Amino acid sequence: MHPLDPYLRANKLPHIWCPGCGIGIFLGQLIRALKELGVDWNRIVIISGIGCAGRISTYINCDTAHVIHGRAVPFAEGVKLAKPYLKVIVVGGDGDILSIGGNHFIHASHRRTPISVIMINNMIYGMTGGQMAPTTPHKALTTTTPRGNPYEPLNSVAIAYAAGAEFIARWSVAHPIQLKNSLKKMFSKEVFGFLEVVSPCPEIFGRLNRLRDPVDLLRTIKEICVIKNNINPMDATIDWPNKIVCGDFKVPGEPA
Ligand SMILES: Cc1ncc(C[n+]2csc(CCOP(=O)(O)OP(=O)(O)O)c2C)c(N)n1
Ligand code: SF4
Repeated sequence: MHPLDPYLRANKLPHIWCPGCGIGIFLGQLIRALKELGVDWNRIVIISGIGCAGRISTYINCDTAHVIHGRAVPFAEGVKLAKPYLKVIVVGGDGDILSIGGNHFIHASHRRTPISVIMINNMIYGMTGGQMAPTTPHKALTTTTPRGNPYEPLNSVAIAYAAGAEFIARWSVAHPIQLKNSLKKMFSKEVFGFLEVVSPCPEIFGRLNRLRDPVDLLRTIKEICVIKNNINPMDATIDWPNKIVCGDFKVPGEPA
């Protein structure tokens, strides 16, 4: 038996994720972070929308809601308003949180509803076969940008900062220890927290962008990540395949 087995819904396995996908690494670190913090498992609610990342609410064995695409954040705000003593966590893909859900993300950051929002950024729409996301890098190939994405990607941590989020971080699944520690830091605060997790999608993003091998894709993510804790999130560049700035960033009211 694996030590994390009690925290997973065995009757929902096998999972849908492709071999080499980063979402499973994230799920392991999410469970470890909650366990290590000692949060009462009966007071955790995990809410997700639709997408590969959104399937986390199917597999984790706590109170969950798998809601419609893009609406996980307002659903979570409702849960938190009704039962403020719960630890309410949203997990979604970059499409779910920043595209169809972008409006909700901005306003929840602005209202500072004390929930934690985690965006798994695989730089593409994975579940639906590889359409361009707002986080898709400039020039990257997707099924809807076969000649390369003409747009620069949105920088989610800069948006969270501009809107008013009170905890802001970016890590990748190639940094599992820092990722777990950042999750613990965010969960220990009763503030609107936002954590972006860069995660490899070898099956869709990698295949379309000549990084089909999961190890090569994960290694590339690790190599281009530069850790800069305590910087202003506005300076946290995300520029695939050159540089991705990771860290627990500085937000107003926090000492450097
Ligand atoms: C209202 C609505 N519009 C569109 C869809 C189709 N759809 C399902 S998942 C998805 C995007 C998935 O991308 P992302 O949120 O980045 O998650 P990933 O699968 O990459 O983890 C879309 C457009 C839907 N299910 N509901
Ligand atoms: S399509 Fe991409 S994000 Fe979705 S499960 Fe497969 S590798 Fe992961």
